[in-house]
Amino acid sequence: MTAFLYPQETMTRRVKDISGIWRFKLDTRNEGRVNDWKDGLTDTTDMAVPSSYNDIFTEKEMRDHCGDVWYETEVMIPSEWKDKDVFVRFGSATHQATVWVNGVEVASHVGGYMPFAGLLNDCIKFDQKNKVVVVVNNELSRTTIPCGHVAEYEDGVREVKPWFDFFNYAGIHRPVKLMALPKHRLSDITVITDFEGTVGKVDYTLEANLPDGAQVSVKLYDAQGTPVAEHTGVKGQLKVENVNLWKPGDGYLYTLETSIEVDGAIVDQYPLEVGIRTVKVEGTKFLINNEPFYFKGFGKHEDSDHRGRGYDPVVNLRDMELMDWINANSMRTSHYPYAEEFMQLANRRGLVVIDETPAVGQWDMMISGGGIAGAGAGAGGSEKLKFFDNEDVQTEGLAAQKFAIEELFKRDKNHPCVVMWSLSNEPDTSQESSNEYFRQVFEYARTQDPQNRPLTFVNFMMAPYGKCHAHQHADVICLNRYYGWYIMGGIEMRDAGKAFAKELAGWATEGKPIIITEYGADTTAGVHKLPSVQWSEEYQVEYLDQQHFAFDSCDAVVGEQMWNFADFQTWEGIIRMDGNKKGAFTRNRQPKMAAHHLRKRWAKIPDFKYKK
Ligand code: GCB
Repeated sequence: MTAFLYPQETMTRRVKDISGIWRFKLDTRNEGRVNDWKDGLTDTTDMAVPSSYNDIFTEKEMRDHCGDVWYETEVMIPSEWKDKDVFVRFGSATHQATVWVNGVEVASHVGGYMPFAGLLNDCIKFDQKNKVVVVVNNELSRTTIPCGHVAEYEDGVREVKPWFDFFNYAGIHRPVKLMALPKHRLSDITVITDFEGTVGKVDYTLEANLPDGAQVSVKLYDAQGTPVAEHTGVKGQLKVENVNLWKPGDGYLYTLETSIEVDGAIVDQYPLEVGIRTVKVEGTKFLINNEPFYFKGFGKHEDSDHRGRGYDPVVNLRDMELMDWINANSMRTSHYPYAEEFMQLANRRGLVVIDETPAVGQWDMMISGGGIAGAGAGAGGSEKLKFFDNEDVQTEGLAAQKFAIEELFKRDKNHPCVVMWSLSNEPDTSQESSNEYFRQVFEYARTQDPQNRPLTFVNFMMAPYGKCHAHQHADVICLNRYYGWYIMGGIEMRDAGKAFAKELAGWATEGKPIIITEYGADTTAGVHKLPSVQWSEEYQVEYLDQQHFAFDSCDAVVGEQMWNFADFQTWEGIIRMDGNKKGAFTRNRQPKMAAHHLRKRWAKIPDFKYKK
């Protein structure tokens, strides 16, 4: 659990960020592991940490590399930390990594979007430079999460083919930190919140390795720093009079401070931000604090120029500002868990989040590289498509997906912004065998969230109403639909709204809330055309009107998240022009006409007013 508790400095804990420019080397001949590069690299170049390594250099070799890359840096570890447990912690490394310190392996992790840490006690040289070497691998397969494959060409060149529509950025994507923690310490906190009238309740459970005679106490402070409740012991309930609830657009946060004391001396201390709110699905309503919520916002990506998927607080803050400007109240972390620092911002700003695992590409359709457009052909039950019939998918793939769920829920369970978990984006649920697969996925996920939040997966348009074999497991129906773009584009778009409304009427009979988690049209910023044509800004606006007509016709629709917040990078191909252009904003975060259009619509739909 060491990795999941976010690193914070307190009187008992020290944190040192070691991000910066590190040494870097591509392993083009795949020799690093056998030739002990773990002991030190030669002939290196510079690399920014955190960042994707792909878009910084000018050579295709760097951008399109398949396989291992190596990083190295040196860190000074002070002897003042001798009595502590010293860890190195990575916010994420995509998709797999192994870490050595002074030649000794300290951590290995599979999964590109989760933190992991290694204990350094046995290999540290105090008050000297310690060599940190990391190998990161970007390869994907049918049984990894996300899915993809490696193509090999006659000349020996290898290429990772993602089965998803975003660039397979790789590298050390999030900050790297040294942590010096007390030997007796808190290792996990779980909170469950509720309220009755004006009284808030926070049930807490702590995990800690306690020394003899230890006293554990927790104190809850309000946003002004005034203590409002306290309790002792590793488990208990705190009651808050005149509670300030965490609400969409108003992320009121309390701080739960845990202290472990021995003979009056504090041995560990850790603060956790807590938002008091409830989440529930009732019939076709999605309730936050018992009120029916309407989701307005986007599916996003962690994606920006030069950085790729690398963490950047400037981009995150700009995105939050734009989200406020456009009157959005929510987003989905499509198609993988976002940086912890992003989730903290969402907590603070009251941005409602559908938190998605990295399970994307669970279909055969992208294998040929035909892309989404090519994907349609033969979908909906063709014998060629059998992703979930593969035995290794049902075993290894399922295990990888469960692991991704376990880790995400552990990392994000306490965030008030998270109101629902999305377990997969667009798996091929037109296949019968997806039923049993998702029965197991959902059954497992239901054991993993202490707050029992609603669970969903995102349905794709090749498993429309009547053809989906897995929606029965979900609490909320989430639909990605492209009426007027991938189908009924151009002149036919005039009827797209009606066709969409017809499908929605079918889904509405399921008696569950429906969220449209994707709808969008590629649009080149600056291209204007009267009358409109596909790719023009005018077309994107007209397309939105068709979609909104459909949503407004269906009472079970409780949310709309347009695809995408901003233009983003993808694989190259004939249906992508330097990336996916469905953004309301450009990749450098300036508005298209559609952004102004959405802003006006969303100003008129309050967070809690249910459409009549
Ligand atoms: C989808 C996918 C998303 C793609 C989008 C598109 O259904 O979920 O990853 O980027 O379509 O633009 O085609």
